This record gives sequence, structure tokens and C-alpha cells, in this order.
Amino acid sequence: MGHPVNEISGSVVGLALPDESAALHVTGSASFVDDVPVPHGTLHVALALSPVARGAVKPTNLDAVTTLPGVVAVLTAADVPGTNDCGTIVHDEPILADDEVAYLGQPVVAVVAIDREAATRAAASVTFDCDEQPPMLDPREAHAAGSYVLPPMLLTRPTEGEVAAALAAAPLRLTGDFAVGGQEHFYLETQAALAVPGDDGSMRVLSSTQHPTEVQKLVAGCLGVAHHLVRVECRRMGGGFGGKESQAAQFACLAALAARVTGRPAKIRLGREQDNLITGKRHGFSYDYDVGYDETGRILGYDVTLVSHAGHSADLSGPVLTRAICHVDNAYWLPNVTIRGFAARTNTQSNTAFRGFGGPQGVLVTEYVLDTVARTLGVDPLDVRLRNLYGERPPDGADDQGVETPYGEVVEDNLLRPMIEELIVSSDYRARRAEVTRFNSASPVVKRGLALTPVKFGISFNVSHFNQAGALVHVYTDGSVLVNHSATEMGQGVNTKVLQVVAQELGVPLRTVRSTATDTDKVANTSATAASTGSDMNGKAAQAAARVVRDRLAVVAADLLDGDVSDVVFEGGEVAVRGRSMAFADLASAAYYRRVQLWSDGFYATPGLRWDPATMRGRPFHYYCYGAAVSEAVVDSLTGESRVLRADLLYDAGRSLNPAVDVGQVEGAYVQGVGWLTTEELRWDEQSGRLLTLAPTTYKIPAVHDVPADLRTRLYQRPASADTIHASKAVGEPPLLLAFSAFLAIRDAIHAVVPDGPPPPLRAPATAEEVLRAIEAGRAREGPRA
Ligand code: MTE
Ligand code: LUZ
Ligand code: MOS
Repeated sequence: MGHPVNEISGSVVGLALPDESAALHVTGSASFVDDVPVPHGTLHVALALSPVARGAVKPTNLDAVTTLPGVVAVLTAADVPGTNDCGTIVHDEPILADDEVAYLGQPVVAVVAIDREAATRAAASVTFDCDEQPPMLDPREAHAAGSYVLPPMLLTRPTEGEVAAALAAAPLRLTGDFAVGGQEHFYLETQAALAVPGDDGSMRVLSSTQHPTEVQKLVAGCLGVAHHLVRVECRRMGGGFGGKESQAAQFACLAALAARVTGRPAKIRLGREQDNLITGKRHGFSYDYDVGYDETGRILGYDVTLVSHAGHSADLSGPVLTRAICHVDNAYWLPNVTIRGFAARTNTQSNTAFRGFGGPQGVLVTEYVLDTVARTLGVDPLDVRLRNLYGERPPDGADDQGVETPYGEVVEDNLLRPMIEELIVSSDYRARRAEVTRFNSASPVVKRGLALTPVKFGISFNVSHFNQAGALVHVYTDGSVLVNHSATEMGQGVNTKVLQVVAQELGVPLRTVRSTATDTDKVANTSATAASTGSDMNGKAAQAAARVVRDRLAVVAADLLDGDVSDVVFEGGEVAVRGRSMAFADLASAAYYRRVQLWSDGFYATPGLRWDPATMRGRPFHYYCYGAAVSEAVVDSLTGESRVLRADLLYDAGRSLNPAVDVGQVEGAYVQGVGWLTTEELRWDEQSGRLLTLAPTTYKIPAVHDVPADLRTRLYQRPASADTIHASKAVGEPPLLLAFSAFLAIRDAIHAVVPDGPPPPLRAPATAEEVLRAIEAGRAREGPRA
């Protein structure tokens, strides 16, 4: 895999540089919460979990558990001095369940002991008296019963009545249902926190969290103290993927509670199976659709219902469902569209953010519907996609496709058509389509399939006020630079990118700039690192901070080098004015002696955003990222096994800040998406509601052999037209949707097994069992063979 490099000469930004922690990662010396040396006397917390999914649960032997070897304290909801709440937006989630439980695995008792083994053993010995109620486990049933965690949502254009009329008038029409499962985050570092009490009622918390400020607020609430008494730090996570956006807080609260009650430092680190049993996952969705179209496959009317599997509490289900609804259009102009959204309440884990944040669940149904329309018409799905793409501005007369999304934001800077056309050529799509057909006609059992899918993904938090970030830049008198910003590092490379921005601004080598832990004592009131906005917003904030310091230094340089401030150039660790120059370090030192402030803050708030949740209209996104992918899959029609043979990925990261990091993000997201849509299947016991897929033995995440042997990734490298940091675009989440091409390539291969009837429905994930089921369904539709 040759990775392209886009060098901007004399620049740090745009270089394919290794991650700032790459050497630490590959040598195993990068430090995570569990690696930090703990203070003397640190205690360990282990949890006793509800054995039932719904009902009243009372621990019966806590006095005995307290006397077990090594046990220092046994905590229940009654021990919380402040508010027993770790809910993110809606405050409907207890830190420890108080009497009533809402899912099997909910934490009820926290055992604090001198070591992790003693705590774990004691927690496992807690017994419960349960008054078990029949749990609600199926989101479809919850929907039928009107049981939701949030009020239903509706987005329609122009009106429900006109959409119904457009459907009735359409020459062709299809109705059906579809579903996609959830997804376990499977971050390598499980949820973890270390809390160290201070002498003044303060609490210092090291947390593996995407959202230190929210952890600070919820820990302060739990302890019943002011926010300024709680300090939360996160140097890095061993992966978050959305699973530590809201759900790290509960464990930080538990560590802080244990520390407060005992007066000693306390640590919690979940085991893998407990983490899987307690924490929420990606929302599975089920759908009903009704689509009207013409003989060319052009969509004339579309009515779709989305039921998300929220689980037992609201968590982030509201914004996730909003993002899903705002991504139903994906790349396509939908003149008449009604989208209904429901967040079903069940007695399971509370589902949460996961890479794409509902966007993938919104797009997938529409890609499936377009695929079904094309197969029903008997044309290549690619041609139906091209027929429905958003128009380009200004419209060229021949093209009457609109440019406005159902929620009213205009699709500016639409790169869909040029990117797809480039990918058709670079992937050799048309010739390979013919080759797949040839292969299939000669191969009765093993069939191949091919699919090209586009992506359009909106960038910004759809909760507008979250779109803010802050940074601090410190220049020391030896010229070394320290950067602190509001984003957290989870492997996505935000620290590396922000360091590149600061190095560029100050004209110093990257190695002289260092990043420190995200820390609520340094930048206050931060947002989660999420919505793929980390580098965008923190890059801008750090650039602003660095510019303030540089401007102050320029005044000193102009004076020392006898020139104009406007002529001062910072480059290569030197500061120059009209041919005279000095080292950056010497300038920093000279500025100090002149009592010039060598550090600054910087702040960024994304401009131009509006959103009205009541009408679901506005401009929720600063800009869109685009992408397209071609996947070729092979299916064994006897076993249902499938494999992606080749994938061609094209992604619009604007003018990439760091092509090495961005290619890694694109490839990682694609493989994570393929896992979600092919092998990762969550199963709950239908009676008890116990999650059965708790370990990699029963929950199949992609391994290195599941990466397509032929993987061709390219960045599009056009500067963003919106005002973004160095004309780059976000990359964290959108490329996950490139994996839809793999799912639909599998469907293409299945259709080649049973070509003679309507396309058999295929649900996601397309596990071997599901592929076989689809083939059987297709055979039944074809009727008895002659
Ligand atoms: N990449 C790695 N290696 N690990 C992660 O946990 N999280 C993803 C994405 N890429 C993640 C990742 C998610 S869900 C998001 S929202 C973005 O990174 C967040 O980082 P960014 O905003 O800096 O891109
Ligand atoms: N909105 C969004 C959010 O679009 N992405 C997010 O990650 C998010 N997180 C919290 C609230 N709204
Ligand atoms: Mo990412 S799902 O926005 O943390």
C-alpha cells in the first residue's frame, strides 16, 4: 500500500508524519490509566451486577461481604453523598441502581478492597433477593407498545400529505422492512479510572474518557461538591470509538465515591466481560420503508420509519437519532420525504455513541432501498445511485436535481459526482462488473459481487453549543513549546495534528512542540472529543493561541533585528526580517527579559450553525465530508461464508493535515464498518435478557485476516471550501460508511446465486447464517426449479 503524501513546501502541516506517540505504542511504553503508578494505599473497586433485567433487586449479604479478607468498604446507592446520577443529557441513569434495576448487568454494589483480586472475589460473592419482572427486550415490541426513552421525531418535506400524494402518484412503488444490529466498541483499554482525594475536599481523577468536563461535572454531582474541586485528566485512551463519550463517567464516579468514603485513592478497571455486560453499544435500528420511483430508478417519494434500540435510558439516543434522521438522504436528492424516528426503551444496556453516531444507521437504509430498487428494475445499482445524486451548484439546466437536504441545509461544495467518476475509473468498476458476471456464470457455488457506495457526512455536533474548543500554548525561554487543548487522544491522532498546527504557526520543528494530558484545570468547560470535530476545532483554537504569542514575539524580533513587524518570518526554528535572523529560542529568551507574555489561550466556536429541534430544520453542519468506495466480495453459497477480496477507498479529507494519520483513519474505519455489517452480532438470551456475546470467542471482531488483501486507499486532497484549519476536513467517523459497499457487494453475490426473482432481503450483519437465510428465501421466491 503506497500512501500518498501531499507536501506543502517548508511546512509541517500536510506531511505524512508518524503519530506523536507511535514509538511509545509500538514499544508498549505508552501509559494508560492502569499503567500510572498509584499512590501508596490505593484501593481497588469491583462491581456486583444485577442478575435480572427488570425488577426490584436487594443485596442480602453485605454485612458478610464487608468482613471478607481485604475488603475495606461496601458501597450502595445510599452511600452517594450527592446526586446518584451519571446521565449525560437526560438525568435518568443512577451510578448504582437503587432498588429498581433496568437491565441485566446494571451495577448495584461497589466493593472496595486492598487489591483488585480481593475486590473482585468479594463482589462475586454478593447475593441478591430479586423480585423479577418480565423484561422488554425487543425494540420492535417496545415500539408497538409505545415505550420510548424520548419523544418521537418527525422530519418531512414538503408535508406528510404531499409525500403521501407523491408516493401514490409514482409509477413504481416498493415497500419493505430492514434492520441492522448494534456493535460493541471493543476498545482495547476497558473503562478505567483512578481517583485521588485531596486535603481540601478536592478530587483528582484520571479517567479514560472522551469527555473530561462531563466526568468533572458528574463526579462533582456525585460527591456533592463544586466543579472547581474536581480535576479530571486524560493523557490518552486505548480507543474510545464513542464508547467513552458519555459512559466513562459512571466508573469515574465509582472510583471517586470509593475515594471519598475511604479517604484513600481508589481505582477501577473493568474486566472485558464486565465491560461488555455493563456498557452500551452502537444502536441497532429497524426500519419500514415505502418508496415511489420511476423507470430510471429516480426516487419520487420516500417514507421511512426508523426505530432505534435505545436500551434502558436516554444516554445520547436523542442526538444519535437526530443524526440518523439527518443522514437518511446521504448523497441523494429526495424531493418528497417523510422520516419518522423512535428511540425504543428496552431492558438492555443503554446504547450510546459509536463512530458515525447514528449517521451510518440513517444512511444504510437508503442505500439498501436504492439497491433494492435497482435490482427490481434489473439495472446496476451504481446507475440508480448516479441518477439520484444531489445536484451541483449552480444547477446546469439539464440537471433538475435539488441541492437542499430534507432539514434545509444546502449541500455546498458537492464533490460526489467527480469523486464517484474518479473512483469508477481508478477501480476499473465497469470492466470488473463484466468480469464478475463472467466469473459467476462459470462458478455455480462460489459467487462474486461488486458494489460502489458514496458517502456524504455532516461535520459539527448537531447540538450546536457543543461546537466550541479551547487551547493553551506555552513558549518557554529555551524555545520549547507546550500545547494543551480540549480534545482527548484516543488513537485518532488529534495531538499530532494540533502539534503540527502549532509548529507551523511558530515556524519551529515538530520535535520542539509537546502535547500534555487533557485536563479540566487547564481548559475549562470543554466538549466531548466526538463528532469528528477534534482536530477541526482544537486545531483552530491552538492556532489562535499560537498566533497571539507569535504576534508578541514578532514585535520583539522586529526591534532586535531592526525591521518591520509585518516583515517578520517564522520558519525552520529561525525568525528572520529582511535577511537578518535569530534562533526562535534566543528570541523567546529575549522576549522574557522584556517581560513579554510567552503563553496564551485560544478559543474557537464553529460559525454559522443553527438548529431548531422542534421543526428539525436549520444548518446543523459546518460542512460535509464526501467519500466513495468500491468493494468486491465473494460468497460461498453452501456455507454462507463471505470475504472482501478488494476494496478501493476514496476519501475527502480536504487538504489533509497528515495523510499518514488520515489514511490510517480511513482504513481503520472501513474495517470497523465491515466488522459491524458482516461478522459482529450481538445476541441476548430471549428469556433473561443476558447478553450472550461477551467475549471475542462469541463476538467476532475483524482480525488482520479480515482486512481485504487488496486495499487501495486514496485521499482526494482538494482544499475545503469552508473555513477550516488549513483547508483540511474531518476524518474520524465518515469513512466507516465506506463499508456499506462491502455489505452490498455481498448482497450482489447473493443475488447472483438466486437471480430469477426479486432480490431476497438481507439484514445486517450479513453473517454466514444470514447469507444462507437470504439464499434460502431467494430460492423459495424463485419457486420450484424446472
Ligand atoms: N480512531 C482511533 N484509533 N481510536 C478511536 O477511538 N474514535 C473515532 C475516530 N477515530 C477513534 C478513532 C470517533 S468515534 C471519533 S468521533 C473521532 O475519531 C474523534 O476524534 P477526532 O474528532 O479528533 O477525529
Ligand atoms: N452530536 C453529534 C452530538 O452530532 N455527535 C456527537 O458525537 C454528539 N455528542 C453529544 C451530543 N451531540
Ligand atoms: Mo465519536 S461516535 O463522535 O465519539
